[in-house]
Amino acid sequence: MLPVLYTFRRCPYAMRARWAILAAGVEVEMREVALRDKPPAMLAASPKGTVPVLVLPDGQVIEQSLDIMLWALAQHDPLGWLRPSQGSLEDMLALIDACEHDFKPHLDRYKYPTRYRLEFTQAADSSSLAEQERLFSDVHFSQALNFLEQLSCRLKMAPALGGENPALADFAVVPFVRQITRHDRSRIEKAVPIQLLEWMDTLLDRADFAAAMKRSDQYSK
Ligand SMILES: N[C@@H](CCC(=O)N[C@@H](CS)C(=O)NCC(=O)O)C(=O)O
Repeated sequence: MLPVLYTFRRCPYAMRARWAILAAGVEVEMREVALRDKPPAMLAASPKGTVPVLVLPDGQVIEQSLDIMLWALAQHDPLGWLRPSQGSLEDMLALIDACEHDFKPHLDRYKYPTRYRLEFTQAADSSSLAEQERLFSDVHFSQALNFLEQLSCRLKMAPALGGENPALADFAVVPFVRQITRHDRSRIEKAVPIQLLEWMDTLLDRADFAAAMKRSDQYSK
């Protein structure tokens, strides 16, 4: 029996988990789920209901994408994702933490301001509500740029966050940079140094990323 990974193709957390599993060459059964209709077997294993979730043959459940990456790479790390040539593993973990806590909340508010209406005062007429949403989104776009600046500073010193070669932080963070860029690439192009976009494009051009993004049928049991 193989470990089972519940995943959602477009989720950046699930992307990085699938990428690490492929890089490690660990075999798992991938089950693509619909977030609106999560399979009962997944919810029974992990009631919190987020993807990715990895269920091991002994029943152990790994519920965080970073832990799934570390689980896979602990078994086999042929590309040295856990051995950055620049900085330490702790450095990379701190960067990944900043991505999740200092960047992702701003990314979500920039992309989906309507989901956060309770965070800004609602005006009576609909046109001013639209204006407030736009301002709210813009503020969060600017705040999201702080993290991208942090990445850009590192990328001026070396071609990857891990140094000469990409390592854990590169693969864990780039799905989120992809997400903000895909929302409005021309806006990002004007706001960040070219090194950041080149770094992202190089990682996303890799054959192992294409493999991690392969479409599969939906699982619903
Ligand atoms: N901290 C979690 C976050 C995972 C997460 O938030 N995944 C989103 C999809 S990108 C999700 O499953 N959301 C639940 C939903 O939309 O119902 C991890 O690293 O795995």
